[in-house]
Amino acid sequence: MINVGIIGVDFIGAVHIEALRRLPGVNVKAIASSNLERAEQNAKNLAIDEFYGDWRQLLKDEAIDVVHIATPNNQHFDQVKAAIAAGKHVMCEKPLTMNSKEAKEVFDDAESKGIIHGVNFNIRFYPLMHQLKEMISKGELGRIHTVSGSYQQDWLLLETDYNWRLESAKSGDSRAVADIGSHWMDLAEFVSGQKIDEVCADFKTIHPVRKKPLKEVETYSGKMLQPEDYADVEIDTEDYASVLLNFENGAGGVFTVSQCAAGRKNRAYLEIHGTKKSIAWDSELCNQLWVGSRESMNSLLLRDASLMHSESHKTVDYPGGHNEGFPDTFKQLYKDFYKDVALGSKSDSSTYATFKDGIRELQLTERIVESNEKRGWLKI
Ligand code: SOE
Repeated sequence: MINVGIIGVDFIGAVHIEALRRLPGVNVKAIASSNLERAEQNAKNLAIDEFYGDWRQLLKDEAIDVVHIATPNNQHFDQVKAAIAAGKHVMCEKPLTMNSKEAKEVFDDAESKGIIHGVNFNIRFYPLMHQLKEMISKGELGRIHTVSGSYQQDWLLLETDYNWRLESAKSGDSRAVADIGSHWMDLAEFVSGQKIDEVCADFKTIHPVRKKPLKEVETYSGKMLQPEDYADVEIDTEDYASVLLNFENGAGGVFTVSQCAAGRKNRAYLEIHGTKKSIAWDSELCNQLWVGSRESMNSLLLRDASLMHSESHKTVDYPGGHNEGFPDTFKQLYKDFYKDVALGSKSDSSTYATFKDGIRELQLTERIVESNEKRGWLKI
């Protein structure tokens, strides 16, 4: 049995736990929250016996083999470093750390200790994204010349919407790009097999001042609040960004991110054009892939292993028509990761993002922030 400890069990930490509980041979042994009272309440809700109000205590449990980190971004560096020092394998939420320098440091630590490391880029694990990667690598789309899309949400639409992610001291110099643009860029590079080489960004802060509720609000739960007591807070990170891209193979592209797009709940959208075919995919309709052709009818590929390339089958657990969605991506990601944990080393067939990909996303985000400030193109 592989024992796991989870640090941070709000919205996303609970998703980690639910997915881990669907894997054979994995046991969620303990959780840590920001204080003991909260930890006890979370442990009760999640039916976990062992809980800590201080994550350092959790790391002292020698029976714990793997640690998942799902805390606010500014806590990742210390927690990842300490977990590695304690000899634990680590799965960390994105962004891996607050900047690429810190990310490089934890990558070096992890490599020198021989631990298995992962960053929670779950969107790769929608089965049709593994299928798309194979379609592109087998040349079915032809030469890729355009990669575009968006990642849009509406949970920060109102000036009364508030969350720790709005505070740059906790979340970093970028918000929309770091939080959801990072997913989009990881996906675009993963499926296309091409690296982004140049960026030109334009940011907007739609609410330069927001109203902070005087009590704490969990990610997404702000919609349930009544506007009672608020304090004005100046916002120094972007609600919206558009980024022009050039890829190393000469392909062009663009993506838009927004956390203020009314009606777009959590929609990643990717469109890729090649010299033979195009594809389009929408994460809110994640079980279908649109395939565009010039000389024949356009078609929809439905997620069904019998219609998909064999390399993508590992991400499919249910037959066609039995939809697999957001929580399933976490299960598939951890299935891949825990295979390596059990093996004790990273296998060539693994497709989860590692700390190396975590460094990459931070480097991209840093250049995008700089490009917006300098108002021009920058090389990565
Ligand atoms: C909040 O914007 C968030 O929870 C992201 O942090 C996640 O990575 C994404 O899956 C959904 O939205």
